[in-house]
Amino acid sequence: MLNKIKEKFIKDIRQAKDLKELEEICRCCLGRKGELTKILRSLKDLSGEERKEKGQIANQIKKELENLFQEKKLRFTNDLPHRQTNWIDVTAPGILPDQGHLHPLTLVQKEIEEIFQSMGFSVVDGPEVETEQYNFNALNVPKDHPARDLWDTFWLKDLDLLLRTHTSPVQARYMEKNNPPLRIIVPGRCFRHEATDATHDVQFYQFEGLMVGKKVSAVNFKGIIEEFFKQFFKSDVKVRLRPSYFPFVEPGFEVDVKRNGDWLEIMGAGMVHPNVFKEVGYNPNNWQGFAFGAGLERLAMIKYQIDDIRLFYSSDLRFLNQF
Ligand code: FA5
Repeated sequence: MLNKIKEKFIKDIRQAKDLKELEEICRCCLGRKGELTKILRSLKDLSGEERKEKGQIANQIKKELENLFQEKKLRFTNDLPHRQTNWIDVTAPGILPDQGHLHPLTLVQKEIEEIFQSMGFSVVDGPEVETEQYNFNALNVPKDHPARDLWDTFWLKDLDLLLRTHTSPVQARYMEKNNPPLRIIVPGRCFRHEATDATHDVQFYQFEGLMVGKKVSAVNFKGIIEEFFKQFFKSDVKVRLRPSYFPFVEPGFEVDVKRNGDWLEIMGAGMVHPNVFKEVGYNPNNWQGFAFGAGLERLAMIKYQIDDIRLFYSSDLRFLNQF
């Protein structure tokens, strides 16, 4: 009788398919009204010798079954879910980790760099925290010059330093250390103490261009900038130069591009002023060149039809994931 019970439950335990089934088997065997429990309880009615003999066997079986229950239970609770059924679906698709991507402004910056590099320009960097000397004085904007009002400046208190208002200071920094002829572009972050709106932010990116040589003229500028827009917008574009004023160029112009029938102002530019050449140690009688400064966000906004500059800095994934 005891052996029959033992074999029956060993078989049941082996065949149990999940924890629930196993617990039910355990209850039928060792629960309060379980088959083995009933036998153990009935031992008290037996005579001394018989009770001793059967008691030993029953307790031995009880231990064995308890161990088997425990072992099987551990397999259900410790194992990974796919092991419970003892198979792994090797053909199941894996779980793809989320992948990041470049920010739209970085994409645009890279594209601009590639286009200018293909025309022989080098990419140059400069500091975001600038001195008054490079941001203004070296660019023909001395102290108290009214043109300083064109750039609302963040001054760093008591340090005689400022956050650069444009990338133009890198023109002077680069020319001081390098001899002409030269062609560079300078992408970088600028800061202005301005109220923000859909097209203005307190921080934004510009890219500066500078080309100096013996005979570099405004015609060269127009040719190069037209080629740049053609490659950047991937279509023929009309470019217009309008007279404008920046103290570090003479003549100065504003560059407009025709998009969907409208002229849009994209950058300031001009022929490098002789005073800037003098300041960096070039002889203005021997060298001439053009410079320009364009807003990177503004170009990105036109290219991707974005109507608010602040979206670039909003960290809004609904916006960023479109790129
Ligand atoms: C300048 O900063 C001159 N340094 C450009 C220059 C360089 C002229 C070399 C001549 C020779 P301006 O302040 O216009 O110019 O700024 C140039 C471009 O920067 C603007 O056309 C605009 O696209 C962008 N920009 C200016 N202010 C902001 C702003 N607050 N937010 C976003 N973009 C801006």
